[in-house]
Amino acid sequence: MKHRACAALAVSMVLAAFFIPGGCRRNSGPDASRGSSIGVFIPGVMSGSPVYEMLAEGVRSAVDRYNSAQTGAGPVELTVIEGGYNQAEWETKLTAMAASLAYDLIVSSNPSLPDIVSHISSRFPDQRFLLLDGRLEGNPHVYTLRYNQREQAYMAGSMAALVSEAAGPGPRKVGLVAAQEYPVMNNIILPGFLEGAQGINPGYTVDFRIVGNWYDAAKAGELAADMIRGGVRVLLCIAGGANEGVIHAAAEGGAKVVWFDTNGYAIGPGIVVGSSVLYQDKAAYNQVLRYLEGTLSFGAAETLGVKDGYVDFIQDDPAYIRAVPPELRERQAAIIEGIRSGALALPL
Ligand code: RBF
Repeated sequence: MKHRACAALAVSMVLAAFFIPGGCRRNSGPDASRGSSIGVFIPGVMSGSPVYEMLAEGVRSAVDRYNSAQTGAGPVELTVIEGGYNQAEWETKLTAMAASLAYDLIVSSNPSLPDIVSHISSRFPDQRFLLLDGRLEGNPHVYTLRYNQREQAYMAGSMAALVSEAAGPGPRKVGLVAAQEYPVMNNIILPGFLEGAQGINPGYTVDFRIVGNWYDAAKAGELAADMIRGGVRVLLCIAGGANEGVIHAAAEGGAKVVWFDTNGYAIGPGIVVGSSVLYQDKAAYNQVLRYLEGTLSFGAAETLGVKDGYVDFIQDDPAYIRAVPPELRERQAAIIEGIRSGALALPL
């Protein structure tokens, strides 16, 4: 008798989860009466990596905005966990977050996350994920947003070649110092950078060097110095905390730097001659708010670029205006306008 009563209760709880609106609260926004919890997983460390700083900042702003606008609802709680530089540990750490059942939504960012999350998602099917800077389509528990980094890298390449040309006779060679090789780097960013440089002159090549991690500024500096000795006059750096070494080497060797992801003009005034950015803070803010309002489409994969307002090249910074002569800025402005208007189409 007791068993039958228990079975009936269990069945009715399962049915309630399916049929009562809000019974399955992970499928929509947060539970208005109990609040909700969001966990941000940083695959690396925040310091020195603006993509991750922007991620945490955007999620925090969305949660603050949601909490301050809610009346009577429990507050949404936010936890940020740094995964550290050992990439082999990320899956275990992210699995622990999912297994804890502590988070209605886990937010992260990185092109390697979709693969890791696919594994975890099959073991924890109730867990929802919001992944930026990565792509996975058709998993009903995962929403992804990536940026058009062909556009972002193209604008870096055109600026690098414009400044290199203006530096006088020398090899038509621009530099790219990257922390590590990964598919987006090798198949989108590096070719996009080359394509942008060759748009200025088809004779350009790219000297491509790998640091081996996202923090070793001394190693990045040595690579950059070697490239500068080899005739490179402008370098793009995508190496997180190691970027500092590239700035230092450029300052010593009379070279220039194009910055990636955030506005970097203030980091090396007169040395940084371009900032090809993505607005990950805005993406995190908007998508987390959509989640909290119950309108985020899990299963969808979006790609956003210049015309959507998520990728850009910063042209109005006084340090850019001081560092780059007007005729070069005008040529760069025309290229950016071409991308924005669609006249120069750079799809992924
Ligand atoms: N970008 C960073 O700024 N800091 C990092 O620590 C970092 N770690 C990464 C680890 C992996 C495995 C991959 C694939 C990318 C990483 N990125 C990192 C690069 C980031 O996702 C993005 O491609 C670049 O910031 C260029 O937009």
